[in-house]
Amino acid sequence: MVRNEKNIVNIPWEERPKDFKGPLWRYSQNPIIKRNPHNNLARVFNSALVTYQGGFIGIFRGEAITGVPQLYVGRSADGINIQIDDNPITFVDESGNVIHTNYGYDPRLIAIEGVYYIVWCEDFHGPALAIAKTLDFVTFVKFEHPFLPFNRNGVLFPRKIKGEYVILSRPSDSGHTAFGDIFLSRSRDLQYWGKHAHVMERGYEWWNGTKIGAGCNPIETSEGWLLFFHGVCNTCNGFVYSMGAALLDLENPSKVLYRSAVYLLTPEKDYETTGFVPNVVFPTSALVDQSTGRIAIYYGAADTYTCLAFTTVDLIVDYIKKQAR
Ligand code: BMA
Repeated sequence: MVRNEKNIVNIPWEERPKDFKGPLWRYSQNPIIKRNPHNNLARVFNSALVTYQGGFIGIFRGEAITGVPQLYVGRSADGINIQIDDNPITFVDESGNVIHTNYGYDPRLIAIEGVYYIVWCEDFHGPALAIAKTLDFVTFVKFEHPFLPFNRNGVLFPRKIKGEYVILSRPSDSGHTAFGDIFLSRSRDLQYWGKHAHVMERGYEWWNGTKIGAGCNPIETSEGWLLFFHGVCNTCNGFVYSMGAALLDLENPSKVLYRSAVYLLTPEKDYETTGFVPNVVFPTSALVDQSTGRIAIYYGAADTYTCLAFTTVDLIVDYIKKQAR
């Protein structure tokens, strides 16, 4: 059973197709953001949404025709039709000074105790994590970098655990990293991080044998923290990104309780196999409805499109346990 989530009566949703038996299914109208969504943007993908003022708001990875990714705010009444701002977010430091960034990508977004936090990857003498907070999606205050380069896929837990903020991350290299495990770190103030722990190694199953990275913010369930992650396989034609899931211990989330040996979603549809980077399914955000346990997962497809997939807490928890290694 899901815990500590809100009721989202208007959560994006579509029933499982009658002829489909899997635990997780794609939205029939994917992709929800197609190429060139407006004049300034060529591709929008690997992005994150939360509920906001009766609708939804998100932080989006947008790539202009320069090919450089930056972060944009987008708004939506239904979580499916999304209007993205014309211009990227301007971040300020805690004194209000504007901070220039060379690029920003793969944002995650979460509300903790009424404050919205964004964690993403940006240039800090190479790819590294950045954290910012906002209350109104107008002013975005950036903190110091939480970790040294190189690191990607920073994902915060939605509440403090034993009085500390907890984040997952994936130490990497400065390029298209060919290795990587998920680690966990703790902080009392979101500035100083420590008590680092190893959470999950890349899998011995081939679909996630090269590297893994946290995807959506963990979802609290009675069975543990439900984590959707990406797993990467290396082939003679490059990396293939799929989605997997695991359950982490509620009190000590560096302990993996169950981890599915199989992927939940792998590039099969044209919009996943063909695009700027072929064969990429990259989950970054999940909405959860407390009353029904419905989950809507946002994922990037082929570094080109934004897509949706659906499941329920009961279906996916049951499946992970049955398919655990
Ligand atoms: C990763 C990240 C993601 C991207 C993926 C596939 O290293 O850069 O943004 O979706 O590669 O290209």
